[in-house]
Amino acid sequence: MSGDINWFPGHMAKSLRMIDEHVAAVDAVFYVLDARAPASCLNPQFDRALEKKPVVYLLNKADLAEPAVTAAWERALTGERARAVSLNAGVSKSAAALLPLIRTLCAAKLEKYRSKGANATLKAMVLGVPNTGKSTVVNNLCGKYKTVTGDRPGVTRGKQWVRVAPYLELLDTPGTLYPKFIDRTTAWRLCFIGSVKDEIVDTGELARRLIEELTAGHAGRLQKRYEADEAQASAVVLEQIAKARGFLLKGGESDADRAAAALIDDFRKGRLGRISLERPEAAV
Ligand SMILES: Nc1nc2c(ncn2[C@@H]2O[C@H](COP(=O)(O)OP(=O)(O)OP(=O)(O)O)[C@@H](O)[C@H]2O)c(=O)[nH]1
Ligand SMILES: [Mg+2]
Repeated sequence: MSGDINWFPGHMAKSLRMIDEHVAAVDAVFYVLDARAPASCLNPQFDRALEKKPVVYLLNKADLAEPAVTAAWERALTGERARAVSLNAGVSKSAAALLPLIRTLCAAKLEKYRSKGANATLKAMVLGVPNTGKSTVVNNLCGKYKTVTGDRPGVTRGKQWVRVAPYLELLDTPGTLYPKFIDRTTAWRLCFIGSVKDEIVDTGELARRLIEELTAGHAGRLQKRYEADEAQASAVVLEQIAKARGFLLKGGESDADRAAAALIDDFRKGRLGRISLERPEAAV
């Protein structure tokens, strides 16, 4: 990824300002992380705002990650004011367990509100990098399609309050990336999981980086699906993927671009098996 990519467009700066304005006033935060790369989804931008806030980390898309690694993340992210749960928000009612959790975490606040009046309502903000499933979580909790969702980043463009329980209102927010420079590994992983617009990234380079990451950390996956020789350079593996899938150009050459897009899609949809790109030890 070249350094001059504008991956932090103006609307994201606006969204960050909106989040900053609201975060102090909410009782808790649901921080939605992609279970395949939780560390990369933790935006340092929010660290200070969340210091004193009850936080529930949602390791979402857990159906695509390795269960033992996700369980390790649950333990690593749990703290005095923080809880962490794995989730597949795509499954109806799977988020129901979050309600007792937030009640326990905010019990004192809820009691304080109750003592003041009948309509005691907790307010929580749903945060996260783009495409982690924030709006899907909100819909899952209220059991209705109140928010728009989609399999690309940047679907939610403004804030939206949704009452998901008689005592709980959630603020769905647009996904935001980091305004400042981050290391390349993090940036690529955010691209792999679909948090960065594909239009601003070179698909071939993205695929080659993914091949490098998978052959180093998840040996056998590319061999299994495409019969690729993982000892080869990533560009060669990409050609092998093209041949395995029958992606050939008119002259008989392999169509590496098509293979790149197919590989990325296979990874994102879990067709290479469950893959956790990050383990908690690496996060600290
Ligand atoms: N496999 C899987 N897919 C999920 C899960 N949760 C959400 N998705 C899918 O992920 C995509 C993104 O979901 P959204 O809810 O729109 O994500 P978002 O975080 O609100 O995205 P932005 O508003 O763009 O920041 C959609 O295609 C969802 O169907 C999950 O637990 N597992
Ligand atoms: Mg959304």
